[in-house]
Amino acid sequence: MLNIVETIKKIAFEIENAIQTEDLGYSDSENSSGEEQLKLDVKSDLIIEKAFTNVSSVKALVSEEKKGVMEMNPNGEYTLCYDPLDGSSLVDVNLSVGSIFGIYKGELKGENLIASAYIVYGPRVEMVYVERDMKPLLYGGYQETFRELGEITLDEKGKLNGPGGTQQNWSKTHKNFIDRLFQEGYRLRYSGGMVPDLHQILLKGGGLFSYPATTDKPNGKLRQLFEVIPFALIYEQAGGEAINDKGERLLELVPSHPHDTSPCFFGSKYEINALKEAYGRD
Ligand code: P6P
Repeated sequence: MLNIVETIKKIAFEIENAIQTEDLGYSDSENSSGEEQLKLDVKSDLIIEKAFTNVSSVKALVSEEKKGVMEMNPNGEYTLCYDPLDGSSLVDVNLSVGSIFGIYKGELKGENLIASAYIVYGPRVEMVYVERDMKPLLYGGYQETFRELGEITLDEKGKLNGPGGTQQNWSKTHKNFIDRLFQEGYRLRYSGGMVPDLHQILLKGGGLFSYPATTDKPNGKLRQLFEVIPFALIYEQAGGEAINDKGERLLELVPSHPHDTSPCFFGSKYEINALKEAYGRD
């Protein structure tokens, strides 16, 4: 596992360099979800694939940018599911973006996630890493190395509200719930980048990030294996909760396809309990 974490740290600075130096234009290809790929998406994906080729503990890779499972080392124990550059369309307006990694052992489902990590490419490169029996650890990037900055803990109740998805396509229940939080004085914090948006709520003590089922995306937009489940472990280990629109833990999801999505809610206990009540799932 140590090798995997060290490789993620190396990847972080290679992708940061790519963000600073590579062409921000679109490639002439699409990812497996039919989304146009930026040249940076392709480059970041290649950086990660190359970096893990020689890590003997990695059995396979599943990338948001590729269709299937990429076999690596037959004797490896772990499968890495990752989004190489989440929110990449924000790079050309100079907003923060990130890479997300889920480390699985066995069948690709929530209960087999054993660790997760994400990198934030912002004013500074930062990394968060978690395993099942620990608090998430925050690392700050300085001159191509990371320094551990401490554990992350969510307050029981926060102040920030990150409501995803197109509002006109929200259900009435969801709209009423989001409006209620704002009436309670929550502050809007939403950039359209899952990594910086969830990172901010984690580091500012809590609140709620939501990407619900919508009329245009009835199964939500965010991918289970390499976005939703990895962040669910981080939020639960930080003392918060992470559920879907049925009130089920996201760490209990069992995707039937590597690119399956799920409605998802991440937050402090107060906000998640209030959401369960609003959705009739308490
Ligand atoms: P919307 C970026 O495209 C992304 O996949 C996540 O990073 C982000 O949370 C979400 O989509 C934003 O989606 O529909 O709110 O713009």
